[in-house]
Amino acid sequence: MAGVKLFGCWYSPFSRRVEMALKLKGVEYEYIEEDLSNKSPLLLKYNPIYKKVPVLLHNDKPIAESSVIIEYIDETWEGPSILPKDPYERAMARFWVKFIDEKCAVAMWKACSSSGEEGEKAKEEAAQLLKFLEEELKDKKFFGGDNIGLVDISANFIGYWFGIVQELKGLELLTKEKYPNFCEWVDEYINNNFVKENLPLKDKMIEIFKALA
Ligand SMILES: N[C@@H](CCC(=O)N[C@@H](CS)C(=O)NCC(=O)O)C(=O)O
Repeated sequence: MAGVKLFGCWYSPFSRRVEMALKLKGVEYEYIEEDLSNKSPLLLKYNPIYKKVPVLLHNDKPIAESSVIIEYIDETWEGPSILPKDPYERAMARFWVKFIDEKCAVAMWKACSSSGEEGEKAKEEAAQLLKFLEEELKDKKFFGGDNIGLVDISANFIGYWFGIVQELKGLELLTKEKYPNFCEWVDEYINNNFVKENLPLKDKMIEIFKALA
């Protein structure tokens, strides 16, 4: 369909979520890379409230916030469903994305970036929160069941980005011993051919993490 543009940033897990959703649906789009230290006037115009990537522009109408964009993509284009069809399952998928974004990823990022007592507290909190995801994956290959769905796409930060930061910082928060189901999901996810093609290269991620630090 004509007129699809994505304002993104290559190392942003949120941008990558949207790219994955577009690619899962087979939507052709123009990608516009943003420099987050010098945001373009167009990004500020299309996302004046948050001023963040990703922003999807469809037929000149902007949509911001990765979860909102992914739901829009799922409802607008044919192709494999990203959200479950069943209303209860859909609600639960939204619940887990909210949990990942507002609780889990926040605590995990804090665990990596704080030190001292604050860092220890964040590690403890992240460890507790990860147990919920571990339990959720008890009998499943993906959060979406047999196929990758909304929650898998949204857990990309924990599955890929966090692993690299953890390695760089020498942390042992997310390990096979403590979270076997979750780590199995990580293996399945990052080695899935479709996902692999849509993740930034590890070496480039290491460079950018070092530069941002
Ligand atoms: N809740 C937003 C988060 C997006 C976000 O944090 N984007 C970051 C890049 S990873 C950004 O644009 N940061 C620029 C800034 O904060 O100034 C979403 O889900 O889209």
